[in-house]
Amino acid sequence: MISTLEPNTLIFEPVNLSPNDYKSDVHPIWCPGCGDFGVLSSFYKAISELHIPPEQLVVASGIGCSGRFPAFVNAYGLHGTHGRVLPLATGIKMAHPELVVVAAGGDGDAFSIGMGHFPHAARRNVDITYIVMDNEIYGLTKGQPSPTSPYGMERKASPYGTVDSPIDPIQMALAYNASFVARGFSSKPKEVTELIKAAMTHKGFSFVQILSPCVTFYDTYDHFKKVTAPMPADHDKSDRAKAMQLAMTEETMHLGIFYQQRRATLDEAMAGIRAKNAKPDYGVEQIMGRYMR
Ligand SMILES: Cc1ncc(C[n+]2csc(CCOP(=O)(O)OP(=O)(O)O)c2C)c(N)n1
Ligand code: SF4
Repeated sequence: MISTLEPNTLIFEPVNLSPNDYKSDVHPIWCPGCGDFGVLSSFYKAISELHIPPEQLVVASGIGCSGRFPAFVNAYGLHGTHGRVLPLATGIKMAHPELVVVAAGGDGDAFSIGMGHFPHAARRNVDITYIVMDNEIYGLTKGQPSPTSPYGMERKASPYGTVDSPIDPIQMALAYNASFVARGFSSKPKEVTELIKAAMTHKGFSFVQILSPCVTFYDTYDHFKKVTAPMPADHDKSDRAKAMQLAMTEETMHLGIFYQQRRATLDEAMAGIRAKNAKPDYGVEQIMGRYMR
């Protein structure tokens, strides 16, 4: 049986594997209580419920505690360099459009060193799912402020408090016209599972910010419990201006899908160009042949 995930055009032979079957032999060494455990469990559940064959799935990451993600998944994995997960994932998807490609990492990886890649992946609508585990701090390197850290945050690396205002990843993704924008909280595993499923079945660049507290360097569980709220039931996901308005609500961090739009993806656009300009005489062999003569 061939499975087509609507409105995605992913096609594969579905498999019936339990969430546990997607666990690799590598055990997470995250600190007990780290939010990333919740994200990983939801991820196993999501890919199990989507019936994705492990050999059809690639999980790529940059560097960070969250960057260890691919090692724990029974699928193809790539632990790349710090901040470079989006170019890596883009390359994988363009070389193999038939694969399901997921990029994962932290807020430092995404919005400090990797920030330059985000707008371009979003505007090109690369058909990948990007999961950012946002703990508002650098976990792996022991607690330096990140671009999502609150203003004035005092840590060893910022003893007088940070002097930079935080960026808002959701507002940013909406501004760059990412075609799927959502936010989850690791303490709400059922909701996170549904968000990951929706993101992976969306055809286009799917950005999911998952609030994922770092219990060791910045425990934000209570704070996130206080400030998060479900998306209003009547929110129209196709309304980007309304989504931006919700993202800008200062006192509340809404959880759920802010925005979703189906438009041509990078691989679809490239396939269109190739089809339009196909010249039988200009295959790789013909071009190479010219130089081999
Ligand atoms: C080029 C480069 N610069 C700096 C580092 C050091 N470094 C590794 S992970 C990291 C930040 C991790 O923070 P984040 O991406 O938020 O992930 P987390 O550990 O919190 O999950 C930094 C600065 C590196 N590995 N490579
Ligand atoms: S340092 Fe923080 S982010 Fe890293 S594993 Fe521990 S709790 Fe998680």
